[in-house]
Amino acid sequence: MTDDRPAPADSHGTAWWRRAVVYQVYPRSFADSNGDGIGDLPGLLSRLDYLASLGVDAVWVSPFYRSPQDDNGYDISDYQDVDPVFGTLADVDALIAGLHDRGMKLILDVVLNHTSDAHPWFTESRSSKDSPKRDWYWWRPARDGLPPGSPGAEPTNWRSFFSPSAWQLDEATGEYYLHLFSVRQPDLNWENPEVRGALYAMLRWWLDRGVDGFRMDVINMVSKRLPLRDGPPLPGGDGYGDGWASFISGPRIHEFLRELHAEVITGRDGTGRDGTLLTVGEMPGVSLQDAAAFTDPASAEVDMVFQFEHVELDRDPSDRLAARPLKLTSLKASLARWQAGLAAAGWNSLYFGNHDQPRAVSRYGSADPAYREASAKLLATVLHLHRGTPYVYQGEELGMTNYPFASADEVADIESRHYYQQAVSSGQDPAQALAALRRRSRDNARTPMQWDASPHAGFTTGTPWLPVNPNYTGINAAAQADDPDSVLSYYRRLIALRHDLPVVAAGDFTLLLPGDERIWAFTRRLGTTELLVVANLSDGPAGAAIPGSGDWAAAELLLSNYPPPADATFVLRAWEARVYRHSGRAQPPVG
Ligand code: TEU
Ligand code: CA
Repeated sequence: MTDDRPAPADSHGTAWWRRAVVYQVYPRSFADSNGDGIGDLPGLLSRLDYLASLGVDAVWVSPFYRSPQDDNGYDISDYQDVDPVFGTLADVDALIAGLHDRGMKLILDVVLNHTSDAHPWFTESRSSKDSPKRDWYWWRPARDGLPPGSPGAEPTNWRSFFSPSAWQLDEATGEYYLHLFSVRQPDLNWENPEVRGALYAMLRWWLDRGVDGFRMDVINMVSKRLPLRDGPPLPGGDGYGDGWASFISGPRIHEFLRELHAEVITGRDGTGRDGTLLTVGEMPGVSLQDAAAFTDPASAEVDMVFQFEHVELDRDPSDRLAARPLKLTSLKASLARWQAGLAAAGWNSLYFGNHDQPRAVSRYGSADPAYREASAKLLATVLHLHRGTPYVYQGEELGMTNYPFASADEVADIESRHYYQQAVSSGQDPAQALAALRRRSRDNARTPMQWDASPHAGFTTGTPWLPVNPNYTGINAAAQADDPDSVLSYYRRLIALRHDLPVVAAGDFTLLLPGDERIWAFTRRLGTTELLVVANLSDGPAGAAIPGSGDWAAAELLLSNYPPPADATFVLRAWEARVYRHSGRAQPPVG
């Protein structure tokens, strides 16, 4: 018996997103229709056939709402309208229809932790201490005994992600407001039920319009621990402290997410476990234990979370953009730990890249350009063969790389600019700070999508808002579309494999060779079907001591990024990845 039958109905249900692959579009950088150099919704609409040909099930689109664009749209001034730079509500309707016609779903990116300072809610809130919306945001007087605006007078010592202090003094009333991100992104006060009610109504309005789910920005930061208190001083933090314990997965977070689910999702999500909607919570700093609770279907909070453990392993905790060496053993162990922790209940999302992370192939792949394609395919194989829902970030399916920034002036991202200014003003060598940007800046992921070899990679007829990576003449979608050996064609096969084989979506996961610094190997099992995934993350040949290897070498080779091996050994070529299948096993293999 093979596993061509439907997945067994188990505690994980049969919701579509358990067999799905989601594609992320960063609209500013995807396709520009009108030559202003900024990607837009009509541009995205013109590329839907490309997404359909990849075979993805859903498209998550980063924010396109009205916004001053201080953080490229993650600062929203009207949740129920489209920024003119991206298009109109009619374009969103066309996007919903165009995706649905092609069998794909639309996942909106909603920012519920903060708004723009230009949102009318905030304008009203800041207008006076008596405003009926005063309590919609976090207002606090200066620290006891200190005049507002004097050094150290901020209500707590928290450092913000995008500026020194998380508090901004508002001269009009002499009080400070909280902003965990930029000064233009004030935090909403979720303790106030009117705030939550307004946000839920807005989400329902989008569901009525036909969207199929939500990616919720930093959603585990909405419950703050009261009273707001100083955090432990940060090393080299100029007096700033780490407020993390006051706002990551705070005391009411499960209550708030259950309430959101009950008010927004319940009753619209098909019947029972066969959900038609998808919710994914972006959760920096989330623990495995909390993630299991957030995603257990029994608690009805969110379907899955984006956790950060594996993308923090190569980051120096005291210096957000500085590097620390990454060991393959740590990366494998981290992903395996999450596989095990979410095996019984809950669900994983799987990603190496997004609009906040450097390009996956530049970060985890070979430094040798000769192995760029092989390593892009290898990383995809390893990620997509884990249990969970894989996310593909635009251009990842082409093997797009980091940008060779020659100067800090080429960087537009608010986080990168802040980092660079801080580093240089605190005495760091500018060359070292620039090296950190080249490695880590979010703009590595935000350079325009490389469509073809024409000027500006076919992204725009004007001047792109961020420069196109000079490697676009070689790395682009047109060059890969009809080449069976391209990274793009490989992604199509990988996505089809998940749709065809229930074991890819739902099988159990067992890590092999956890101590090996070059080989990433694991098995997956569902019923009588077993898969072996084995990959060599090094620039030379490497042998893999696979348990029961003789047996596996005789198994069916389902997928590989190299021509089939000449012999039945597990000596893998540089950046080679293989997926084998055994069907009809009566017994678990030894090992
Ligand atoms: O990101 C949340 C977040 O924690 C980021 O600060 C991320 O860790 C960092 O950028 C990595 O270098 C979300 C959005 O994805 C991001 O684009 C927004 O800037 C941020 O929230 C604020 O809305
Ligand atoms: Ca445009």
